[in-house]
Amino acid sequence: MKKRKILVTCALPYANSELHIAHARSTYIPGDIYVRYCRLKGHEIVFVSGTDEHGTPISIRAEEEGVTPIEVATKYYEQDVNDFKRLGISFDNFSRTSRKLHYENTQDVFLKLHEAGHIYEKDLSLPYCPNDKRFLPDRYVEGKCPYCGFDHARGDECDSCGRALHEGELLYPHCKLCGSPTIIEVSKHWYLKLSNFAEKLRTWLEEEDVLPVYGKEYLIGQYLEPGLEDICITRDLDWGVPVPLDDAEGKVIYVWFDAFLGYKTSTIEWAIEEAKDESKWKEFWLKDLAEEKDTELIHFIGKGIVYHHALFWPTELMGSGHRVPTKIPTYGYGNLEGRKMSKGRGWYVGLTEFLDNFDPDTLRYYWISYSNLLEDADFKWKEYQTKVNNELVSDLGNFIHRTLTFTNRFFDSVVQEINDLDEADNKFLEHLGELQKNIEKSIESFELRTGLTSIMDFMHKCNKYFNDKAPWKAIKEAPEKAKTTLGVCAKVVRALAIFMEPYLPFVAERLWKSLGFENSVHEQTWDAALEGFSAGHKIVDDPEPLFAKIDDKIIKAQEEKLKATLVEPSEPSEPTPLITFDDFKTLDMRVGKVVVAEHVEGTEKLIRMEVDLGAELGTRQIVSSLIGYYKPEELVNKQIIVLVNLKPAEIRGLKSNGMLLAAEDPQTGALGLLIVDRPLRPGSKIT
Ligand code: B3M
Ligand code: ZN
Repeated sequence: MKKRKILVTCALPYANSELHIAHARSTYIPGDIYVRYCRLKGHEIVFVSGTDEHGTPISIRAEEEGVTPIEVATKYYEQDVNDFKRLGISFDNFSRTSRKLHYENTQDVFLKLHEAGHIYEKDLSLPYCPNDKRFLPDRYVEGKCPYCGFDHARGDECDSCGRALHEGELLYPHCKLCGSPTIIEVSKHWYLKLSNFAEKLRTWLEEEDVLPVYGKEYLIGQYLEPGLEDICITRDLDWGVPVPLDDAEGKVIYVWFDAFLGYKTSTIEWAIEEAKDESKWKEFWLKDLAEEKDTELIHFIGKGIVYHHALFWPTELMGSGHRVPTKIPTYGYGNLEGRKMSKGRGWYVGLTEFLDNFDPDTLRYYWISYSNLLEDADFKWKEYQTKVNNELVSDLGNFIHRTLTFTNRFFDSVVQEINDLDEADNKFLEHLGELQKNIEKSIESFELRTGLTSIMDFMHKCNKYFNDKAPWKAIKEAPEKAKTTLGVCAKVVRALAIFMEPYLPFVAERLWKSLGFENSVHEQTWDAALEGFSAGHKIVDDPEPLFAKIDDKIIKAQEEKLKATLVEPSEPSEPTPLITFDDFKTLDMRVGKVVVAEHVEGTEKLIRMEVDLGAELGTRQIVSSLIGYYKPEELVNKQIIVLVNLKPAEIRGLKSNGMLLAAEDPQTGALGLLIVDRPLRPGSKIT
């Protein structure tokens, strides 16, 4: 088998807050499972990540707490390193983007792109605080939301109603730091020409199979079809990597531009400190060398940052002589008891806190077994308890426990030789071979769940085999048969320890030790997992239990704690006043049929629609923030409800004549359009 050389990365966590349990689900546990499997397969693996320490959230937090940004970042860097270790995420190196090496690396790539003509200057009109004498990035500007009236909306988004706000939309904008009203000043910035690479990126996405299908379609439909836009890669801030140009004082490089390069910095650091070969990183990053050495680059990410990794980042790479990623496994997020995790709202389980109280492998098991990783998942305490007690303790633990204790008791802990296999023994071992193939297929295709569920399905076969063979009876009636059964079981348990290692590394190691091995399960070879034991091998006399049951009390306490800390959004404090039918009649609502729908270029969320409202009203243009909820093509031909006597508004220079009706789920933020449940003529009145 060919040995592969693979650099695997996990997205860099922001160092502005601690990790919560759902962070582990979309990125770190999957990346680690993949890497552990590859190591067992004997591939050459380098597994890196690091903290993402720049950007406005960190500098705002520092300003609010009266400390420096580096102090904020250091605190979370240390906590993350510790959490990852305790969760078994086996990075070969975990770096920080605030290190000198990273600044050099980032500036070097910036200059290469600049020299190659992929970066250009542009003057922007930006909010400025005349009191603090500084330009204010979006998050530094606050004001009233024009949609919901919330007083602390940010320049780019309202935290209360969740809308993205466009330039100039925020009412009474003022400086978040000192409260002064902001003014608009011109500032010079630099743009990365993604458009130079649009064709190349499209061919790469279409031909190289780097993304799951939905990710590829999303990028092509949302970004490449409408024309790939260039992106501003500098900011007026003093926290970040300085722009390495003469006329760029007071400007730093945009945090995303430098965050990606954290992958490279972390590899260089690994080469120097771990591999003790200063140039070893080059074969993973430099285009020509990567081709020559046939190395791979795999980025594990959450689904929200696919644009960044599959369009923005490859542009940086292509334009500066670097190789591009070979795979970008992209996974869904995790919720908590049906709601989005939020520290501010007290609906939250921190990773540190979880690991202080529970077994790390139980979290790995929960998230991977819960659902297909492409989908979002939900952490529910009750379900967690069921999974641990029924699946891990009973289904997985029982067979292993019976095999070990039976060997202890009846054979003085000596693993029995396998002689005279009957049909049932052979079948059972055949299933073990199939299991190995299934796990391989699952992990190699990044569909990690099926590998784990096939282990659990196999456990049912194990328990059945043990019951059918009834060695506790056979030991008296046909001892040779009981020996073979237990020999077969021991061989299966040994293989299971290796099969489990990528998914449940701590349990696998405990089991390996119980099997009487002095070395570590992490150093075994996948392909030799079915080898069995050498003659006369002894397991330990008192095997450690693999998992402990979780008590109802503990789960209840966790549920109650959540309920107690939850802060319900304080909003509609006043009940909506009652209206009369005449009031209702003032609203002229009609059925309309969407005939054209398209993304408004240069905006994040806007869709422009042409809606047929029948003979009386004709076709009208309506502009609405729907991207993220609907794709333009999904809207065409839909029969929606339109409030037609709303005063026309101008949104981003486009006239919007009428408002379409939609409902928003307050818990999940999901948005659904109101539609009629049978075809009606456009223009039909809502009565
Ligand atoms: N720091 C975290 C996120 O958006 C962000 C990832 C950077 S990866 C280069 O999930
Ligand atoms: Zn100010």
